[in-house]
Amino acid sequence: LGTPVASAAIADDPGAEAQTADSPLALVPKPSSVEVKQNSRGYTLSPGSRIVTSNAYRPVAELLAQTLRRSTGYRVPVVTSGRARASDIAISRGDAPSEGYSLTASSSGAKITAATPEGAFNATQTLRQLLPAAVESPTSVRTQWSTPAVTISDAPRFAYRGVMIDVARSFQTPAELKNTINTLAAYKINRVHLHVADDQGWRIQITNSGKAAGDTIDYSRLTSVSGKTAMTEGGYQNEAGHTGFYTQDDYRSIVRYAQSRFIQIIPEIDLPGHTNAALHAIPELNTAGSSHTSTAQEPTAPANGTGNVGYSYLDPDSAASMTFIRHVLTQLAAITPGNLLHVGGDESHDFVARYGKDRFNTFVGSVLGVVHSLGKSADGWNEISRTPEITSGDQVQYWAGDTSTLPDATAAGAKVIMSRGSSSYLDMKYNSKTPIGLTWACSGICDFPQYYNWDPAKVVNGIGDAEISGVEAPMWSETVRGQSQAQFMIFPRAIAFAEMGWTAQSQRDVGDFTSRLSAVGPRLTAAGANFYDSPYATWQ
Ligand code: TNX
Repeated sequence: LGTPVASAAIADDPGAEAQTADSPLALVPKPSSVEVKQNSRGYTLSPGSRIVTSNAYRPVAELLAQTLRRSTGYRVPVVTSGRARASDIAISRGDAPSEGYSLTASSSGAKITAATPEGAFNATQTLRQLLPAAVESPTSVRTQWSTPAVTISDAPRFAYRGVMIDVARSFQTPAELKNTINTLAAYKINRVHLHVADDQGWRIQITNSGKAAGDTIDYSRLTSVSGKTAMTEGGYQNEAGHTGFYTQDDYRSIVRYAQSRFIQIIPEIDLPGHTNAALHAIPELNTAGSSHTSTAQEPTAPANGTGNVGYSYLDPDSAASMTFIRHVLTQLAAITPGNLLHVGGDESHDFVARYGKDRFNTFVGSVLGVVHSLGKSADGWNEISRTPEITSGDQVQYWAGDTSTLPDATAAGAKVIMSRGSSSYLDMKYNSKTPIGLTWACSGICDFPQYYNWDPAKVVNGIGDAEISGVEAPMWSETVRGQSQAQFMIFPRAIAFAEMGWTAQSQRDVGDFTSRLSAVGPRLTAAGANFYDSPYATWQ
């Protein structure tokens, strides 16, 4: 688990195995249209190659240049004036659908056009895949940097193509998280949902600045106390829990890193359940109506296992709960440039048992009210589908359970994110021999074909493409410790998932995907990403 398990490795001269014009192009996710010009020479990057672009597209060009400089050792200057030569990559503005692009690679140059920098970024990810796998290498490689001759036009099926990473149960350092984000971006994932608070840990710094009058809570305790707790059960070879937290500066730097790759970070504070880390850190939350039922306001014990799911909750009748929620969400909104805050809402079992579903709905409704008052929209798990306040811009994330509530959310204007457990959950074991992972959502074989071979528009009657904003694959981390294990669970399943979110249903075929996936292994290896050596894949 600790090192890449793929049999494929980068050869000294991977250019020898570069794609030729007559082998099918191994592009993932599969573009809408690919025209290979047989018997024509493609584009060749040479020591004198430049990227010619305009100011608006310069950041995208610089990011591509960084990748190319590292692996080729060429200078690859980015210029914003003059005409592109046959050895250059030209990135310019032109008509294209949202997030879409066209890309031509020929002996007269590589030419990208897109209506937005985001579309151009997507094109650069495709261009990387047209070049030899060694383009992912962190150090320079000598090879022939040629592409096939090809014309591609492309655009996604869904605007929202996400992966969730649970850093609450097991922490990932900023560097670990960025490494995974970088790899996800190459497959056109454009949302990363960070589950930053749960029973077992609190991972985002909240300061005392801007507290409401009369608020006695010391917010620094969230991380000084619950940043030091984590899941300890279930680790591979009993590996200890991974604790830690992001300072607000860490978080900003993760957001910027993701943003430059056109990935929006969506932070989640799970409410009103899955809140033991907050109850453990903040005495004021432990009122008689909370899961702790403590009138002495003593903090709860830390949670480091999963034996008890849905037991913890905030007191809906205590003013301290809403003060706390408003302060935390206000700070989170201030450091989150994206339009979405995720407020959880899943598995509030003991809350619902004590107060009933109506009280759950009104409580979550007031949380949504706070989110909206901050100028953001809310995401929540499907349990929040019937809360008041839910409106257009909000999204309910379907994972399991009652599907009959989803049409209520969409009738109120919300959209659905499909995360059906059996074909989306990246924390499931691949098979019974997988040393880490859970089995509740998917048992038996839970390999990339299962994550590829479904249509999210066919899961719930009445919830089709028009009601769905996209798809998200959650990587829960009760059993996961650190980047390498996380990537072992994420790849290659999230890549299958990424194509499911990007490529039109009519153009998807699991056999065809599997043959193109073979080229992905060497790229992941070259990039230093870990992945599962699936028996369903043959790596090039
Ligand atoms: C259910 S999915 C949960 C998480 C667990 C996950 C484990 C969801 C909304 N809640 O709290 O980590 O199962 O697979």
